[in-house]
Order: sequence, then C-alpha cells, then structure tokens
Amino acid sequence: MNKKPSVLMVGLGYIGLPTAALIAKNKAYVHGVDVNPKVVETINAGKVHIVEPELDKAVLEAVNEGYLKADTKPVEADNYLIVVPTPFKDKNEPDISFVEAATRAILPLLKKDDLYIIESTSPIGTTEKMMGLIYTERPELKGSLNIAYCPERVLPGNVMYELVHNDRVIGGIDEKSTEKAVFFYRQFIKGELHKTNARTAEMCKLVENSSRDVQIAFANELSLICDKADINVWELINLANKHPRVNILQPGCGVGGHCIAVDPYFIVADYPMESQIIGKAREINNYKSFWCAEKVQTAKLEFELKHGRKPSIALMGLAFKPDIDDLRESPAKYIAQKVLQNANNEDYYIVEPNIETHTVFKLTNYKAAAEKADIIVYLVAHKEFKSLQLSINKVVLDFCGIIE
Ligand code: SAJ
Repeated sequence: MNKKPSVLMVGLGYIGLPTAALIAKNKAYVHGVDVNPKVVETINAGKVHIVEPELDKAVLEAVNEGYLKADTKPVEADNYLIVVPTPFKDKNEPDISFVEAATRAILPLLKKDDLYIIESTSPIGTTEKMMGLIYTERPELKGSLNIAYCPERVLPGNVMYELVHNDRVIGGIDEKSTEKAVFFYRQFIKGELHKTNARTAEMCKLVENSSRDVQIAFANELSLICDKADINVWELINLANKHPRVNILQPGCGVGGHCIAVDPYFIVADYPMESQIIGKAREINNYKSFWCAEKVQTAKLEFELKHGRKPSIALMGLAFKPDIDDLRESPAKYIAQKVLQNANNEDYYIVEPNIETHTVFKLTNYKAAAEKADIIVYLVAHKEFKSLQLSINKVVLDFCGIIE
C-alpha cells in the first residue's frame, strides 16, 4: 500500500477484521493493527485466522487489491477505529485496558479534525474517559477531534451480511462528532444510522444483549418449572407463543458465546443495586448448565439401578450454539467437562460435527455415537442431530429441543 491509509483499525479479531475488509472493499485504504504478529502475517498473506463465512474471500480481495494491510504498529490516518476486546479482570469488573492501550498507541498520531471511534463493547462512560485521556496527553487538540462510540451488533455466522445491512447506533461526545461518524459509516453501511450521545450508545449495546439474556433466562426458568411439573416445555412455549403479544425464546443448556454471557455483567458491575433482573438472568442461565450436568448424573445412576450395568453416554454438541464451530464460553463444553469429571468407568462419546479434532476431547462421529450409546444427551441443536433415528430403548435427555 503506497497511499496514506484513510482508516487505522486497531484490533483485527472477530469484528475488526470483517469491518476492515468491508471498508477496504469500498476502496478506502485500511491499515489494520494487531498485537499478534501471527495474525498480522496471516492477513498479509491474504488468509484469515477466524472462521466466518465469506470473510476469507473478502480479506483475500482486499489484500490483493492493496486496500488492506496488517501491521503490529499504527500509522497516521484520518479515521481511527478501536475494535479490541474488553474482557473481565474477574467476573464482576470489565477490563478496558485494551481500549486504553489502543488509544495510547494512536495518541501521538492524532491531528485536528480526525475521527476517533470506539466499537468495542464498553462500560458506560468509556468514550468520555478516553476523551479525557486524549486531551490530557494532547491538550493542544482539545475540542478539535471528533470522538464517538458505535457498537457492532452482528451475529457470528452472518457477519459479512449483517455488517452492511444492520442498523447502527452512533453516539458522539458532541453533535459534530456524531455527524462526522455518521458520514463515515454511511460510506459502507446500508442499514439506518441512528444518532445519539456516547453514553446512550454504550448502554444500548449492553442493553441489547442483556435483553436477550433475560428473555432466554425466562425460557430456561420455565424449563426448570416444567421439569418438576411434568409439562413439556417445548409444547408449552409453542402454545403460549400463539398469543399475539407473547414471544418466548427457547430454553437450552445455558447461554454461551463471548457477548450475551458476558455483556450483562458490564451493567451489573456498575449498577449492582439497580440491575436485579439482569443479574438474576445471568444466575439462572449459568445455573441451567449446572442443572443439565446434574441431570446426566441422575440418568446414569437410574440406568445402572435399572439395568445392573454402567451405561454408555453420548454428549451431543460442544459449540455455544447450533451449526457453528465456536466453542467460546460454551455451556455445552462446560457440561461435557463436568460430566467427565464425574465419570465412573462409563463409556463416553463426545460429539461435535462442526470440528474435526479437539485438544481435550476425543471426538466421535454423531451417527456412531447415537448408535452405540445407551444415554443420548442433546446439548446443542445442530442440524445433523435432527435427522437421527434413535432406537426406542435409548434414554434421551433433550436439553435443546431436538426431538420436538
Ligand atoms: N440461546 C438460547 N435460546 C434462544 C436463543 C439463544 O438458549 O432462544 C443461546 C444460544 O444457544 C447461545 C446464546 O444464547 O448459547 C447466544 O446466542 P445468540 O444467537 O442469541 O447470540 P450471539 O452471542 O451469537 O450474538 C449476540 C447477538 N445479540 C443479540 O441478538 C441481542 C448479536 O446481534 C450481537 O452482535 C452479538 O451477541 C455481540 O457481538 O454482542
């Protein structure tokens, strides 16, 4: 790349890389920065380090046409995007040190009128905090930069489509910043761009994922009640959803992934007294995974009492949701680990059709596992499992609605 980049993207992960590729596709020069030299090397070779449909093609094109270059060091640009992770120091405290480090790294490069945007999921007030940091270190720029927050809302597995077509919420620290950020995103996003302030935009991201977590917790709570009340929860939810204003989500073996299982804590950490439902939803969804593991244990013991021998058990699915290969924060993986910790000479078949091998689990083909095992535990509703014909003597624990 010979031209001065238009965009300096800090963070080339699950969101940063697809966003960089999309901007580059629109013929703007993107200089992507990542702390991991292997990631940089992979991208510059036109390859990708994450699994996401269409991403490999987009990155290859962007690199080949010279619109995307990866590096470990930032360079001067007009638009700076911070798309780094915001993990937890411990369960209750969000860690914005990556956002801060990224901001410090680009600080010396900033100039009047530049646009600085944070996309990373962040606690409320982070954008203002970073503005404070920037203007403390570069007081001569005070008031002349455009600073905004704009969260991503793409669904893993459909990122390349949703990046373009989803609506976005854009919140500047003042109106000028909001307008400048809207102008920037308008160049490559077809969804509507909704203007607000930075704090509201930060909260909006957290609220979207918390809302879904609370709704899933409601479904999971129903599944616990129904189990005791001897009611089929899937039938119940289906019937309740026939009401024109009721739309209950599906229970499962817990909530996973790097977003919904994490983001609500950003609110709970800062507003513990006020966020009662949000905090409780996290507890219920976590408890559901523990409960599933206990159910497997009980089924094992019941089988042994009834048949006078140890059962063999198939654990069907490890991913954090159906039809993906992503095991991050996966409740199914947690349950499999817990069940194996309680193993007592039973045979186990661990199944995950979306990955070939795993460093910890020895994987078995799903058809073979379903045929051999006495107890079939459905953890993830992968499409492959739906067509399985099980013989009637199997004990089935269906935690994700496969046989429904
Ligand atoms: N789940 C259920 N029951 C349901 C729906 C989902 O148990 O009815 C479980 C899934 O199995 C999974 C977890 O919830 O374990 C999360 O899956 P998901 O498909 O609901 O969401 P994610 O984590 O893949 O993506 C979410 C999305 N947020 C919302 O839908 C509000 C996405 O739009 C965000 O961009 C993403 O988080 C993110 O990056 O924040």
